[in-house]
Amino acid sequence: MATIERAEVLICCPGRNFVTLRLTSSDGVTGLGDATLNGRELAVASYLRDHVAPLLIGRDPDRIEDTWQYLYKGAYWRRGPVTMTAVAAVDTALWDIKAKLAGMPLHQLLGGRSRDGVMVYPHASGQTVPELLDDVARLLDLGYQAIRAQAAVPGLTGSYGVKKNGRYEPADSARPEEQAWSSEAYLDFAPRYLEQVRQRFGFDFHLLHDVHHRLTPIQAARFGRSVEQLRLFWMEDPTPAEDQESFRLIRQHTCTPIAVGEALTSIWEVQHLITNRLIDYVRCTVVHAGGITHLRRIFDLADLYQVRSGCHGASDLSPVTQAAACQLGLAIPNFGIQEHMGYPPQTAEVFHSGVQLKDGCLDVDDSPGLGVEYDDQAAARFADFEPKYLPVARRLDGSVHDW
Ligand code: KDG
Ligand code: MG
Repeated sequence: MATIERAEVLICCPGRNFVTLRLTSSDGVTGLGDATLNGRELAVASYLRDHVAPLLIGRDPDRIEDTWQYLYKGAYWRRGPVTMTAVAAVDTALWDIKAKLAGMPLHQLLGGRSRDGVMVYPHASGQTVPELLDDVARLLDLGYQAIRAQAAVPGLTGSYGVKKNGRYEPADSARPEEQAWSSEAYLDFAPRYLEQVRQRFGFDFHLLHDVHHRLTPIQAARFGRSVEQLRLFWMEDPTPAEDQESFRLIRQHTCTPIAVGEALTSIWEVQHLITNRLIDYVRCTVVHAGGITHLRRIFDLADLYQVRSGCHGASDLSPVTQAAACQLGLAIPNFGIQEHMGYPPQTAEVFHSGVQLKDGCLDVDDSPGLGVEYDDQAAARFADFEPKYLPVARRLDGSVHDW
């Protein structure tokens, strides 16, 4: 029997911070797992290094399900982003090893291809509406079939998802930037710029929008209703999802499809949403929802209720997650769409990935496993961790709002 011989937690900052777990088996096969939790990176690194790595040494790398149960149930303290990211990293690395040993890209082990590629959506954004419209035009020219559109609400510093100096990076300051937010101003403005996108570019592509947890359920219901004629592919995170039942109110008022899950970490946090048909897309992804093993379970539950996948794919999820999500998206029957934000150029120096983009879809090459290699020499050039935090939103009266 082979055993897990080495468990390394690798931290690098090629344009942004990434935490990676690398497992090596006694027969010399390595597997990678993403362990990046934006703004709380070192908590997961310590969880893995101090509490998980010592337990893995000597275990059978073949026993993926058993290792998942051992780490999840064995810790007693369940769920939550730190735990689930750590479990995900181990799980993903073990699937990488298993598929490499089988000599197959991972999707073959998951049942083989259900589709030729996974449709993605990139981000269009603008500090002004003309800037947003130019960005949409640019992405359509590049052949994307789906685009997310976000514009800065005039007079507010706290609009989610808008590029600054040509790039959008959610966590970009050494202390959380405090931003001003007004849901009323947003509700007045956002439907109008989304309408301008449809007026200028028509309906031959999928249009998405991320509300980023900013509205109350009744506000979200109003927003969804006000954009119905624009036929959005989805409105994402219309209200915070801790209270899963609150989505029923939104549902009762609008047929704009709803996507939720990027900040949710387990099947239990989406169970009510899925089984009560309160959402259309589940956005959990490999790194924060327990890896391939657990995400597959979530998608299988979702399939019973005609809920499709829509994996989170921001730049704070490393190319290891991108490849893993792509392998899973190729295989599952109920794939919906995959977010594709891209990375700073330096990231590709460290993560050599076989994921390719063609005609608005991602695909993998024939490399066995996930198809990603970690370049230690390149990583050494980007070795310094840079503390970076997501912003905090405050209402105009100074109180803290959901960011
Ligand atoms: O770390 C948080 C980001 O990943 C998140 O704000 C991005 O909402 C997001 C998205 O849809 O990509
Ligand atoms: Mg989002």
